[in-house]
Amino acid sequence: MRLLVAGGAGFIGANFIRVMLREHPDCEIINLDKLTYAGNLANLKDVETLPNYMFVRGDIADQELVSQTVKGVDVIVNFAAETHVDRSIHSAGAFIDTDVKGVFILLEEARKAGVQKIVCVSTDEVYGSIEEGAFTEEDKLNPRNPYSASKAGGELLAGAFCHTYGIPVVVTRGSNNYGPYQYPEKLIPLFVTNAIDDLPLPLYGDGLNVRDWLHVEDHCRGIEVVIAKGEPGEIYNIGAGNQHTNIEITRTILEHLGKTENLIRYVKDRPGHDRRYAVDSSRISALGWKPQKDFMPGLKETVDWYVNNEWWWRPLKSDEYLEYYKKQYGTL
Ligand code: NAD
Ligand code: TDX
Repeated sequence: MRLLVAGGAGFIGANFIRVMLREHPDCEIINLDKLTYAGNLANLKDVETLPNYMFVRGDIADQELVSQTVKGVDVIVNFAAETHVDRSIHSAGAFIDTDVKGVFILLEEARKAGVQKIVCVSTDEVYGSIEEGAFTEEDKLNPRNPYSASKAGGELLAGAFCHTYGIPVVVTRGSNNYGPYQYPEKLIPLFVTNAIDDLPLPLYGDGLNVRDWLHVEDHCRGIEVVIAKGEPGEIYNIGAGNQHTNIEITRTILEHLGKTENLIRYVKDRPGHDRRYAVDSSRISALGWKPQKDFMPGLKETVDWYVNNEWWWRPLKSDEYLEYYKKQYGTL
């Protein structure tokens, strides 16, 4: 199988490439990534010299490049996206360029090239917030921030291309991922790396927002199952049913690192902050997928990974960023 992984230098994409090369040593992988601030070839250091792995630097919205790159490809998995909600609230333009227009270009070129399957990696955030219970794939979309709206735009285009042109697109809606190589702007790696350095942990609002946590390798295995068995035109939620408040996550991190709760700073809430996410994963379970990582041991193992891999995250926390950070949240 010749696989084009778009956005493979990011958190989930890099973990996915590693899982695929391990489980399918005969597959050929092309990683097409623009290397934005979130793309990092250090995420793939251990596989970069393998003969069946190739890196192409470029933008999924660059039609000419995508048209060249998809030639001879059997399957496309698209991870390429702008992904941080806070950045989208500050400035949404890049989200529309990549998460909507970029997805359109990929679909268009995949259609021309006759690619056999296109997996469009989306997110549970497209449903918006749910007070209780869990969203199924039949629930209506209600994205409530520029990030989730741009992801919804991309996946609606994917569904429309499947319906109109009959191209074999499958959409996945994963819940919040955690694990190694996550850019330290997202809750877990930010709080772990801050706590290591005794910097404040800015908890938004009352700290009681709930996310449905999924280990990144379980997400990757879900996508692997969807490549093999996912029905074209279908949507699959991928979540492990680990719903926890942000304060619970924060306390677990601090306790595991042997730090005190004095590091917690309750700060102004994120505008439009979704209260709770939860997805029902029965449909992908029926294909034979089930999560393998238990959450609390998985979280502690993840904290240990950041403790043991400062070489990876320290260069991402620049002096300029730390200065800005201290101005914003103070020091202890
Ligand atoms: P990330 O921000 O860590 O990585 C995104 C990658 O995409 C980076 O390598 C970046 O360089 C690349 N990229 C961005 N714009 C590009 C463009 N125009 N062309 C080519 N490459 C580009 O993101 P992530 O957390 O790994 O998320 C991957 C995908 O999974 C995204 O589509 C995201 O919406 C989705 N998702 C993420 C989560 C999560 O919890 N992180 C949960 C569900 C779904
Ligand atoms: O400093 C922080 N303080 C804080 O309280 C940050 C960065 C986050 N939070 C809260 C906001 C959320 O309730 O923690 C929760 C998780 O926040 P993020 O890590 O920013 O993730 P979220 O907004 O839930 O979105 C994530 O999950 C779905 C990913 O970033 C998306 O790419 C994915 O689609």
